[in-house]
Amino acid sequence: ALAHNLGFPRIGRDRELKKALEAHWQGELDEAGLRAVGRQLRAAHWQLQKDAGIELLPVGDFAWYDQVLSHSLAFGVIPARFRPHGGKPTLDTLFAMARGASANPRSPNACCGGAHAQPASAQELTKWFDTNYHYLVPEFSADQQFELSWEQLFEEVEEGKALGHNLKPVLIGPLTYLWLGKAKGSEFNKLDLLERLLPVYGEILQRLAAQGVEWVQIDEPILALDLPQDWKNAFERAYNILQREPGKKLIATYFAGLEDNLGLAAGLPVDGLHIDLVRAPEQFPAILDRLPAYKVLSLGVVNGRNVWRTDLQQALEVLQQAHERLGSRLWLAPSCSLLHSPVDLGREDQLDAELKSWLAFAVQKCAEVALLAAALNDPQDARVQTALAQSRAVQASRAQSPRIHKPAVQARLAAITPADSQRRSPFAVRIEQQRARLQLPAFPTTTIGSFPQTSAIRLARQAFKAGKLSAVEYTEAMHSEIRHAVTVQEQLGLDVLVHGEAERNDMVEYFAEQLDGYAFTRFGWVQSYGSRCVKPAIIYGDLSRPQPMTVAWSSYAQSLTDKVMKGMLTGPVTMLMWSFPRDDISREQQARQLALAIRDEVVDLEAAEIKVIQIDEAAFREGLPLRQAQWQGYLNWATESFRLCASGVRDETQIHTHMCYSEFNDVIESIAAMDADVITIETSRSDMELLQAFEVFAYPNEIGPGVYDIHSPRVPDSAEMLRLLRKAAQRVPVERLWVNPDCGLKTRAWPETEAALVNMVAAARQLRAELA
Ligand code: THG
Ligand code: ZN
Repeated sequence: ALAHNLGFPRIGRDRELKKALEAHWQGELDEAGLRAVGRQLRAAHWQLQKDAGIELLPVGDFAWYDQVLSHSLAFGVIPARFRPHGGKPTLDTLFAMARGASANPRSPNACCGGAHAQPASAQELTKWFDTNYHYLVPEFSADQQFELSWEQLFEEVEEGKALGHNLKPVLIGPLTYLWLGKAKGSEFNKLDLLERLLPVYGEILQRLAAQGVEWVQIDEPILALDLPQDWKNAFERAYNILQREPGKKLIATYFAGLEDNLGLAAGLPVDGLHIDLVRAPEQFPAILDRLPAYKVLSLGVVNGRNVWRTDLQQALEVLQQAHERLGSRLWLAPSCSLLHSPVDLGREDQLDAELKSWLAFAVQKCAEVALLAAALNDPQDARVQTALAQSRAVQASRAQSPRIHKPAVQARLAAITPADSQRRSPFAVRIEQQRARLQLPAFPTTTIGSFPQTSAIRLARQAFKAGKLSAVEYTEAMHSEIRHAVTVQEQLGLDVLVHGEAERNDMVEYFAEQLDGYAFTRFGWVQSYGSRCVKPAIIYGDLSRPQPMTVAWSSYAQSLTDKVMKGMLTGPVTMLMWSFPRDDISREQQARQLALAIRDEVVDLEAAEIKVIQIDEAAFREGLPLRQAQWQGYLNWATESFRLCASGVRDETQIHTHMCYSEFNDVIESIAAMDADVITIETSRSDMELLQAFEVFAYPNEIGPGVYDIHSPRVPDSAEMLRLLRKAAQRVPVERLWVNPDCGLKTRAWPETEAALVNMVAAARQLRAELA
């Protein structure tokens, strides 16, 4: 069997690419310097993979910002507002498409006589399938022309050849590329563009063949989605045409099983197929019966999406059967590109040895793939025997470790009854008690939770973490921030206040750090978009809350004011989605454990006289599985986890939730089933259009549709917010309408925050006056 890789993280083990990009954007590193960093990273990453035993190395997995954007440049899919005048796009074109372009102050409108007076807005970012990676959405026009416009891939092939590597270029396939884009300007079927796009693929394949490339990997992950019939048909049409082009083609699928597309994928006239056996192990051995005898089968048996070491013994049991059937036609790889893994576990110097022995990052995953290949090719090899013994020891240690398996948590889980996920009374009863207790005006005003994270706040947190600030000094620094936030909110005349979350770094990490069962890395960064990364915490064991996490901050904040202070928590689904989960128990069980841990906090907040508690579920929508058949199963446990978390309180305690993003149509019934008393959502950018979902379904509880977009420093005036509120009032009964911004304010500065909130409160008061 041959060991290959579908893609390696490009960010660098010390986030070198992130740092170089940001320095370049700041004007501190010139283009030559940036290109040198890219070249060094590619060379280092090829060498790491080769040293780990990977025989066929990916090229084309490096991108300056995003691999989909690289393809848009390659095909000349460059919207008019970015199109360079004459000549080819440059790195500046690429960054303008990714980040937006400010109008050039030195030569305004010089390029085309006026059309560029407005800064060109960046292309839209969207989640890459069900990952936390975000790509730039290609924009297609009905008359879209495609033209090979970007030489990066060919240059990188030359670069790798010069280093003596055996390379496999990686392309996003034509159907997946079209699927990911958006029709702009007019409504049309993106599939109508296929015939025009394919010749550029042909040109690329010819150029690669001329460079001496043998295999090309063509990623078509949409084969793991529910595809309309015309898209299925288009697959056959496209690959029948591409079949004539030179080079061997491996179609790569990942993130889910092929299911109804299995026969289609196996039968396409190409030379190989990669499938994800981590997400969809049931595809084996079914695939063997459908695979033509000439084809290579690549099996993704090492998880590219999580951080756990592979159970090599278990993997080998499957692989041995494949090896017998396929011989040298069997290839091995991670399940998907390692873009979604942190880079190198070797870098972690502060993880304890036992925990570290359970983990594998990208470099280690490559070694696992190589080892599995060696185990098939040369089972008696001493190195193989040692590694298998080690792998068995790791599995045994995880299976039995008292750090992982906590009888108290399991007993509590087993004792959950349906009543635990039910508030005591229905909403109609609760809301009356809450209104009597809270005494809020009509159209109550609030914010989503965070206030500006100033550099003073960040410095204080860092100093405390580094031991340079004592606990007493740190607490006082945070109290002073809370006092400031409360004073500002009282002066603004907001109705339900928040403490501002100065003490929090990230809404997931902050809680994870205080729960038992979570571990943290120092360098486990994963690219989220462009230069931005996340460092997800790792759930390694049964989860519990040893002590209150937020009560002291919220109580202090409440002690400063007679207004209602809202407690702020992150919900179980979001905690789970933005962490690396365990692979030894289900996500559902982990969500329940998180729900119980956070429920304890909810109950403690209530006992501390906090009357309103918000439990954010920013990632609820993004947890939806790729295949619709699995949606309901997910929605059931996700909804139940939230309810379990929120239902420990008395009727008069008001539970809020918040969701960012704006596609609710698919999940509106589940959102209603969460039974939060109030939900705040993002709506301003869609001009309240998304409230249609809440209208069609007749959402029963209270709603705060965001009346201004916090993602921009622009301060909308009161009339603009009033217009949005009036629009919302046509769809939501006025007695159930709240007034709030779209999302948390931590990325904003104080001046624009105060200015916008003054206008927001004025808009609410105007509506109240009209109502009275
Ligand atoms: N928290 C967590 N996960 C998330 C988000 C979050 N995943 C999805 C979504 N939000 C991703 N969005 C972002 C937005 C900003 C950044 C990363 C992902 C970001 N990161 C800093 C950077 O790369 O410079 C990290 C710096 C640091 O923490 O030191 O800006 O909100 N858990
Ligand atoms: Zn939000």
